[in-house]
Amino acid sequence: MINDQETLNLLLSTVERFVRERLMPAEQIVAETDAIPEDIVAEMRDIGLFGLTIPEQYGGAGLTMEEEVLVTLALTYTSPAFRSIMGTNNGIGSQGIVIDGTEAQKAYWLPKMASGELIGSFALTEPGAGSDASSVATTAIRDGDVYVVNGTKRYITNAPEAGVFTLMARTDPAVKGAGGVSAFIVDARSPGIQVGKTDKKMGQRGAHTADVIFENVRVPAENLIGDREGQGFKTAMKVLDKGRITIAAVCVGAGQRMLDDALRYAQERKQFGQPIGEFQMVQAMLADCRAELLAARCMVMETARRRDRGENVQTDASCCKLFASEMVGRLADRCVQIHGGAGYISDYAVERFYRDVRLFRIFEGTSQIQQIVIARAMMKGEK
Ligand code: COS
Repeated sequence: MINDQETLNLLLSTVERFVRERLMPAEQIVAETDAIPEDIVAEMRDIGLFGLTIPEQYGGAGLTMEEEVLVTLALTYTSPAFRSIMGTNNGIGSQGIVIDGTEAQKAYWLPKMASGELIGSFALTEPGAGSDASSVATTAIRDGDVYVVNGTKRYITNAPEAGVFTLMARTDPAVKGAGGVSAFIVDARSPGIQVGKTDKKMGQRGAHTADVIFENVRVPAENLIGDREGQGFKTAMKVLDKGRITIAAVCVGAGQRMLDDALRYAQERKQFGQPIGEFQMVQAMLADCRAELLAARCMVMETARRRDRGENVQTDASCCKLFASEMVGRLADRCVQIHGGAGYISDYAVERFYRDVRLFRIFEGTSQIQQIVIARAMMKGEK
């Protein structure tokens, strides 16, 4: 789609209008009910938001990374929970199949995800395997033309809504590290799958995570991603490399919203006889937010463009995720500070965003994992 500026502009203006007219007015109700209204999800399907990154031949929009970043910036000017419901279909829930799946796997599963008929979910994390992702203990043991899966996955985004899981499980228990792990496509209706109760989180109400328990679940051998055992950890890492650029864009979108809210508040709120935005100490906070947002936006755009050109951006994807997620934490803190007492009251969106954005320094690889990825590459002499 990269050359079709007109179609891209139309998509961006549709998303901006949808965010302004439909999503922002529904933020509070989503926070109160911990659910995204069904009519909004249906509109997301109609606009095509579930298939943004899925190739066109499988029913998606086939956006480039740069285009995905632009749409993400527009879409995350509102509560992150709205992006979460379609975020896995565009990211970690579908990309394992897009990147490493066989033609038959792509042809069967991707159109269902692109239309939003199925929600895709990424099942890597376990009670004993978080940052140490290659230590997954869930097993998938070959038995004729099926694999029998046993284990527990934890904090799985969209598990309660999932129609299909990308599951990382150990096909060779004798191989302890990454090499023993394979990736599977698992129909969420398979007998033996149980989704635990929805986690109570610090923020991001409306976006759901839960445990997923697999008990003797029989997965057809043809659902082994790429038809090759032992490649699952690498598939997961490739998915996360891309996801980290997207999450960095999410941080910029949410940051822009908080800053716009804080600026408006600083212009309206009067103390000592004048708007607080006239005070230099408030101005310093506004300026620092703007400068840091610009830095993160530039990093994300540049890295996305380089990925589109086919360059290896593994390390820089981690730089983007590290900088943007830490940046949005600092920005959220300043924006609460600018709001003063109002920033601590849930009537103001900034109170909710402050809690929502805390997750970004943790999921899809903590800041400390990003530092490890970056420094390891440097020590290996990668440019
Ligand atoms: N793309 C492709 N292959 C990759 C890769 C990547 N980005 N990163 C690692 N690999 C490959 C390595 O090349 C290595 O292959 P060989 O065995 O053929 O040499 C294999 O995968 C194992 O890599 P490594 O030894 O670096 O694995 P580690 O166990 O040391 O783990 C970290 C590396 C810590 C970086 C990884 O486990 C990680 O990213 N953890 C965080 C996981 C995460 O983000 N969790 C969030 C939950 S999911 S929402």
